[in-house]
Amino acid sequence: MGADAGPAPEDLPAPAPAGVSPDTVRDWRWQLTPGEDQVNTATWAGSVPHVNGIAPRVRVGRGKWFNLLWLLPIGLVLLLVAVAVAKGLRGDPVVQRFIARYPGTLYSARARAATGFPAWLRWQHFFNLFFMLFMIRSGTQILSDHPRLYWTRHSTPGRDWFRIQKPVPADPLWTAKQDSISLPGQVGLPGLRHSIGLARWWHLSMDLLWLVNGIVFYVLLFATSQWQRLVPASWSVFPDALSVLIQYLSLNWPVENTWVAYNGLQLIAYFVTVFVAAPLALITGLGMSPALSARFKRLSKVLSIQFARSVHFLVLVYFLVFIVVHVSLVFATGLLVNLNHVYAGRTDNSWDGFWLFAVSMAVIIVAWVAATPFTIRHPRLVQRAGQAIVGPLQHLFEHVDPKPGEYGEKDISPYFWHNGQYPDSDEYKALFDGHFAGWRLRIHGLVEHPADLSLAQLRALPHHEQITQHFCIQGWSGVAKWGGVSMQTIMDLVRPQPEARWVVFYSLGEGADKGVYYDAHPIGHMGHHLTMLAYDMNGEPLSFGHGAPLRLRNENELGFKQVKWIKGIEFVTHYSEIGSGYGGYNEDHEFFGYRQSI
Ligand SMILES: Nc1nc2c(c(=O)[nH]1)N[C@H]1C(S)=C(S)[C@@H](COP(=O)(O)O)O[C@H]1N2
Ligand SMILES: [Mo]
Repeated sequence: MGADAGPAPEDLPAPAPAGVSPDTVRDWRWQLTPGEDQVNTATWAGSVPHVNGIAPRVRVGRGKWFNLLWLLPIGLVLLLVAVAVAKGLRGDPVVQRFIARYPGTLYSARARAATGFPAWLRWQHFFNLFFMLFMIRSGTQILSDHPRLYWTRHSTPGRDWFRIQKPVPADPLWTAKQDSISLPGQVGLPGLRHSIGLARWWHLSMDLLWLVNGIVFYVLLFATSQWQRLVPASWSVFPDALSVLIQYLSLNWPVENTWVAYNGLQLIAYFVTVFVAAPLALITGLGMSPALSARFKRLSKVLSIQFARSVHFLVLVYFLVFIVVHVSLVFATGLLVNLNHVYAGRTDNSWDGFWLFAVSMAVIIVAWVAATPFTIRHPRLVQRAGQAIVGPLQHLFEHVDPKPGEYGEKDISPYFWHNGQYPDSDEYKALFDGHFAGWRLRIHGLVEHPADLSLAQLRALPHHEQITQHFCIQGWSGVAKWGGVSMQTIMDLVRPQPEARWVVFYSLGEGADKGVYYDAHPIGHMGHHLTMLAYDMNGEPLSFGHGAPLRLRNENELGFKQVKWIKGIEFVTHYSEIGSGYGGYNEDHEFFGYRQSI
């Protein structure tokens, strides 16, 4: 299955002579509508109405959901209880002896070697914060596009463990797009419902900058003696941390000198943040890539995209908690000295650090407030900048795997989400009612043998089957068995000319903003053994919702590139000739990227 060698080209049936004039291709192009270069919030994404999410809920047991807002009063009560307990403990002689033995900070010779905060560290601390704030905003926006989390790759409604959206309605044609929610513009980036294309450029670009900053940080950390501050020197870090915790909670601060060494609690928190949480954010981020999952199939079976998404989210929660506690303690335990440390590189009570901090906050606030309006006014700039920053990397990932694995029958998802804009034209309805007897797949453009193929002719071609995983850009995934014709067979039939570099798939359906849905793929992907035209899904003819009569599968790319309800294929030199020239309908209208291997 999948790896069938395929027939020799000369064994293939002769293609039906093209029964349409070359004007067909021009007609297709005329049916495309140009995308706008600004976001009109009123008509955005097919005028999707604003839809609020709900308070975050976690599933307990089969069908009970716990509203996480309850954690606020519960947490407050627990904190008050903890303070009372800690205060009581401080009077206990055993605890007093413990605190005397473990005051909280170990001034090892190692840590002393790295006294102070060098300028590079202070700059990196600022950049880290700056990049992370935008990662958090755009990441939350991405989550809002599929506001549910699961542990397995089957995104089965009701099996989500976390959601900020109501339960999935019973409507069998409910789409993931309908399921998405809006965010306030100053929380999300850019806040609008289904603005994932733009949010992803922010997220991926900031990720990359954050990663570069982090790599420089790691290098400098270990090239200097600074790492000795961050890596605990002794197991006493645990009793020290406990001691500090009791001292903080009893509201009677420990004596400490952060200029020279961190206390036990700080050490553990910083160590985990730098050496566990940050790498985990990167790894789980990559774990959501279709190209990488197809490549590392065995690993991605266990650490599925949904598992990666869930852990990625938990890392976000960790960072949020860290930021809140960290900032609170910076304020509560000697603001001026603390700010002098990490902003001015000095350890006294002057106001220097405070003013530098104030300036840095002003920069952050201006950038924060401007980001959404800027994105709405200049979405093409965000798209082009994002493409320039992360595009080359996405290109690399497309080539990670010449031979990705497949799944077995038992891996097929019980529920496969629908997505996109359903076709509703009279033309489509007539074809559907006629069981697609009148439908033709028209293959034109830079090919030696343009062809019109009926469904019967397609079914007569060598059958190809594969069980693969679908990754929607919004976040849901599912495994299905696809049956149809390998694109290689089609290529052998029509023989692309040497100038043909891109392959454009046109749909019978329109996109959300009117105009025909289409998408372009590099010709290099067409010969991939898992690139196919599917007319069957899970052993049945493709249903209306999933793209009847024919859809594309290119397993190295995200879902929106898998054009459904295909009517034609055009081989071209470059996609810039088509539509608005960004490589597809969502690229033109919603500022997606044309390569989405990640
Ligand atoms: N013609 C057309 N094809 C389309 C879409 C669309 O809106 N129109 N949506 C895409 C998106 S975003 C996804 S995730 C997949 C969904 O396929 P499914 O409904 O079979 O799950 O189809 C893709 N193909
Ligand atoms: Mo999608």
